[in-house]
Amino acid sequence: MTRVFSGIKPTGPVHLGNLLGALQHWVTDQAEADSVYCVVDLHALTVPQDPSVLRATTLELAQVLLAIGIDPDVSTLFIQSHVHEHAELSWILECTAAVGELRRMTQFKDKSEGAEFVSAGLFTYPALMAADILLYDTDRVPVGDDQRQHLELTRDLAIRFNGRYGDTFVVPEAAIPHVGARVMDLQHPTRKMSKSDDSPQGTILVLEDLRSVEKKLKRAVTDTETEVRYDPEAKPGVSNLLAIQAAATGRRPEDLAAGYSQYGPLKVDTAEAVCELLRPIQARYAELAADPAGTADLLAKGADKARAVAAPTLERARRALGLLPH
Ligand code: ATP
Ligand code: LTN
Repeated sequence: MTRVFSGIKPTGPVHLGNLLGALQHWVTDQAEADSVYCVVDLHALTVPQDPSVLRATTLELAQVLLAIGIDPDVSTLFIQSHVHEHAELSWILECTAAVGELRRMTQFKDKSEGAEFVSAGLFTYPALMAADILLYDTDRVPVGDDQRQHLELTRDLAIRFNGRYGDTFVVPEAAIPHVGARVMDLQHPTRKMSKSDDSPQGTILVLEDLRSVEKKLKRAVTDTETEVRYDPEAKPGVSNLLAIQAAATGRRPEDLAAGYSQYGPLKVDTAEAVCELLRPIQARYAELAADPAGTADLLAKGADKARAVAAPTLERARRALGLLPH
């Protein structure tokens, strides 16, 4: 059976980009693949975090994943730091990666530029991500478009390691959706919607009040023309709305565009489609939020299931490297 693995950072509230670009595919993948999903809290530490905020955000994120339909009886859902094999394989892969290839990572460049403090972990972050993926003999990694480069590096590291020490890791493939892979900020449609950027009017949160969701979509920046056309280069704002509506309803943005001659109705329908998508998620989240102990229990079981797969893979890598068995 195909193995799917993906991760999400507890760096802030989940937004529509996360949902349309990655999370909704996590849910559909469960039906046909052996799926492993992880809240990557160690990755969040690459930038300074307030401990009590990190704790709350991690639990909330796990509950959002359950609320969108990740079924812990079907998939493996766990917290990265609960399975120490991630940190250990990460070190091994840091020693497999070259400084030059890590320096080329655009996410590192974007996040380090202008930052007051740049941690060494922010630089070696892709080795930890590769460890996440390779520990589970992963075939397919559903992610948004921004993770393409990290996936290429993961493949390169797996191939390099296998070449040097013999077949140890499965070489994974990225699974990037055709629509919704890059949801843009509603106020700055040339930059991606992000958890940690400060753009409240441009970001739609999965747990946001639906009246506010509607307002933000109706105030989304478009352009000074009137034609509704899917052309992300020339018309980023309008194309973003079309892509959002398409990803929320399972249609094609080009087909949707043909049905509009004005921006107003496009915004109204997009707001309606997004609210339809979020309403049941919010209702389920409210139930889960009332039972944090139940969630903690599920996550502990998830970590046990994850460890059972991760430990033998790490052992294989240790032996291949010549680390003395213990
Ligand atoms: P941060 O802003 O802290 O870097 P983020 O919002 O980019 O966080 P992640 O936890 O890094 O979110 O990503 C979780 C998943 O969501 C990844 O698969 C990522 O590719 C996807 N994703 C993130 N932002 C978007 C977006 N704007 N459009 C589509 N997919 C996205
Ligand atoms: N780097 C990713 C988050 C992430 C991830 C992973 C995604 C960490 N480990 C493993 C897929 C598989 C990000 O910044 N969105």
